[in-house]
Amino acid sequence: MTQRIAVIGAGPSGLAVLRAFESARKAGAEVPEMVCYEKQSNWGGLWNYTWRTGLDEYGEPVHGSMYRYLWSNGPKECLEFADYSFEEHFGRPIPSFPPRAVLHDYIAGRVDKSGVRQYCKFSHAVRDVTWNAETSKFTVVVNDLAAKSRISEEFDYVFVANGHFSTPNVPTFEGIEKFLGRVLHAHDFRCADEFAGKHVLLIGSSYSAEDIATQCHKYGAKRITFSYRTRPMGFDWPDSFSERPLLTKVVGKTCHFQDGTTAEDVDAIIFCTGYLNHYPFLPDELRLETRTSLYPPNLYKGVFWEKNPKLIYIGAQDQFYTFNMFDAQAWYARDVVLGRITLPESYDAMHADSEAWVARLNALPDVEAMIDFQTDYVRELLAETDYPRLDVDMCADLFKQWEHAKTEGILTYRDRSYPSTITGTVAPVHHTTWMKAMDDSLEAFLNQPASQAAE
Ligand code: FAD
Ligand code: NA7
Repeated sequence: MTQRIAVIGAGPSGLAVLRAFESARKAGAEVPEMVCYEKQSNWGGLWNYTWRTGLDEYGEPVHGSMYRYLWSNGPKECLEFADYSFEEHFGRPIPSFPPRAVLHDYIAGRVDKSGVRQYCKFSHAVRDVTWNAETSKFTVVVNDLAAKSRISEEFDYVFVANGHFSTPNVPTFEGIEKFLGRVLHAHDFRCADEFAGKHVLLIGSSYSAEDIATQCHKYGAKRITFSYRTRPMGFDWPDSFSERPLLTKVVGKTCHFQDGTTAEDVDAIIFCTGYLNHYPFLPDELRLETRTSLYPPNLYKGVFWEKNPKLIYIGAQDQFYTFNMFDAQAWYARDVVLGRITLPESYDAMHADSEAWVARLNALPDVEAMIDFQTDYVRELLAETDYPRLDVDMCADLFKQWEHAKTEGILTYRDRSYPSTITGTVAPVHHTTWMKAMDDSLEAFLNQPASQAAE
């Protein structure tokens, strides 16, 4: 009987799975029947922008955490698909740091071309997954949101690809309930224009804090204060920025910090305190419990749930690599499902392997070592599949150049250009520097005057 796989989520991770199986099918392999359940009405995951916050039109938690004017925060050359270059999609080279709409177009272009939309059921929210040891099948319960009906289907494998930058991690602070301004988490941040002329306090010292703050600055915020828990980001910030240790209390519009200093007249507090890996549709025995990590525990090869490797997590880790890492995971998992790669027989063997990765992670000294760590992980997956050649050493080098460029200029790093690891072409310089590029539409970005196009 034909095997069946369920994919939960049609973001970059879920789409990587569909693409992986489809490429095997087109090469003549017999592949399982696929069903991808996606609770949004379109594919693209986080790259599918929504203005909504809170609940969506069906009363479901809004998945989107992306905001207007979001530009890639890493070079596109580091996320490029090895089987579908940017040049192939756009018909010419484009600059290294595209805005969100351009990346959405790129992601959608590949899967449109490979014809996998037929496997997607949009506006379908997965509610429950259970494993039946007697039949060796999963039962997946899904709500068809538009039809207002509940369906239940059986599958041999379940791919969990619901993303983990959607459910906010929100601590609290003394006095914040009486703060005389706006309080929100980065998940609900949509438009920097709202903060023009304002003093914004951002709690957190990672990607969201850095990007939302620089964006608020770009669109006219008066002052930026960061509050860090562990260490400051330490970039060469504009004069209107300052970094303080952890917030201790809020009194009126004044924020107090651990070092005894205060920030006065704060208009808004934005929690940039990260996200939770959240799998409400999974029972205890199948559910990954982890903080955001480059190697979540109990996942063999970073994907197989060791206690039941027919449950496969794609994209569950913290990410330097994104789209092409999801591909590497999807190709590897596909080959296990197709019987081309054999998993170790025992739980102990799988667990020992993942524990060694976790131990290595825990000893990493700095960001460069973290980049090398994820590079080695992706390299290991790629070595055993027929995914087209991806030069991960070149990716690692680009990631490191990008980290240095951020240190040299946090407002200018997006003006740099990098070579494609797939085609070798060096990206053209964008027609407008990031600080001056106020229009983030695909049309404005691609409207590159011929005189500035790549040689
Ligand atoms: P997601 O993109 O989150 O997709 C998961 C999908 O699962 C969604 O479509 C969701 O609707 C669906 N889903 C969830 N629950 C259910 C359910 N119960 N039933 C059915 N469907 C469900 N990466 C980069 O490479 N470059 C960047 O510049 C970059 N910027 C980022 C900026 C922000 C603000 C955030 C939050 C992330 C950013 N990322 C960036 C990282 C991002 O995680 C990845 O690029 C990518 O979107 C992850 O893909 P995914 O498919 O794993 O998850
Ligand atoms: P991250 O990278 O997980 O960072 C979360 C930040 O929040 C980090 O600086 C944490 O500090 C801080 N944090 C977490 N909990 C607290 C509490 N309780 N108090 C104070 N500070 C806290 O999430 P991001 O949102 O920045 O990035 C996630 C993705 O979104 C990423 O892919 C981006 O591209 C966009 P710590 O350093 O751990 O002390």
